[in-house]
Amino acid sequence: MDFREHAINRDWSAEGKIDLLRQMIRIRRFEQAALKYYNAGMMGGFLILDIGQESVSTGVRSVMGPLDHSISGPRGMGHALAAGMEFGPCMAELFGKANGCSKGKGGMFSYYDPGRNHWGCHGLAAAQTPLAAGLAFALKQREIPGAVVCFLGDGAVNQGVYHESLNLDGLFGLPVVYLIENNGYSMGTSVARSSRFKECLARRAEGYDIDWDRCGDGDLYELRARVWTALERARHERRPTVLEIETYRYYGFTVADANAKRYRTPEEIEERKKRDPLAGWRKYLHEEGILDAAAAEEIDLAAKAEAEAAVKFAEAGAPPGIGDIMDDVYWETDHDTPASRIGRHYFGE
Ligand SMILES: Cc1ncc(C[n+]2csc(CCOP(=O)(O)OP(=O)(O)O)c2C)c(N)n1
Ligand SMILES: [Mg+2]
Repeated sequence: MDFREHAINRDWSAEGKIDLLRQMIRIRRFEQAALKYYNAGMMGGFLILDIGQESVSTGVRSVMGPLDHSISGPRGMGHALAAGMEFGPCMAELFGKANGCSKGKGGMFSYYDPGRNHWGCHGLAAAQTPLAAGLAFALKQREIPGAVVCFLGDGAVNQGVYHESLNLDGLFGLPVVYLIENNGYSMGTSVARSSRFKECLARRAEGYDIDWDRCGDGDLYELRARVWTALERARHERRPTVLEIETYRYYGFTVADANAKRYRTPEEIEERKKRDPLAGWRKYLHEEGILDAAAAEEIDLAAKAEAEAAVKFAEAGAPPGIGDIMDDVYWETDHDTPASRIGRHYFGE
């Protein structure tokens, strides 16, 4: 099938195609700036980069509508930025500053923006999968239009809670798309070493009577068409889908991954970089006469400037005050409830 002729792509405007490239470049430039300042010792904790995987976050977002929701796992900066979160507060969060999107108390795992229907990064592998089922259940139960996209990695599919979620999704018919970003590795463990079904992770959905599909991250028309089909199934038929997208990360599991060079060869990374989806899309737009080299360069310069401005914003911020340390952690504390006063947050008063 020629995916350019698919309903979602047929009338896709030149501006829309250019914007997809812009979003990919923006995310890459943001993360490269974060890497630079992480290496310079300006931030603590983890830094988990999407570099190499940007066509997934941006391609998926390009077919999501204002009523759709997203939620992601540890590798979620790209999803949050694609959802529209602003560079300045996101960078400041990495720097641990009070002008960060979570007031500098959470770092990259707390990119969360309910106003944009983005329900955050979640550090525990697969922790987002039952939350996505809960979001989808709420949509269905309250008859709210829209669908939920839940991003997860190839490592998360082996967590029990993901399977519990799939069972409920299938049983209740929930409007959710589990989008597996299969980048071949879970920390330093390859899919071949961790999965019985090495060739296809999405196929496990059959065990729950759930539709599944898969594609690569290089053909943006195909990716959009497959995501759209899954979203429409969720929106209108209120049925789940598991969609696997093969992709690749160029950096280690985190930036501080001491084993980064042990489980894959530099040649493997270089080989894959030759098929970089961002570079491929830029080349395609050029060849089609949609965007010339000078205009592409302008987009790149603007993204670099935006990332540097975000760093300035972050540097100018103050660290959270010691007096605020308990704020915005527990609802009970913020509202000074009796449960908070006796320190029993979970089990009533
Ligand atoms: C329950 C749990 N076990 C272990 C970890 C440590 N951990 C963080 S991410 C990760 C692997 C994630 O691999 P994958 O799902 O493929 O995502 P990717 O990093 O490739 O994006 C592990 C084991 C964790 N966060 N949570
Ligand atoms: Mg992985």
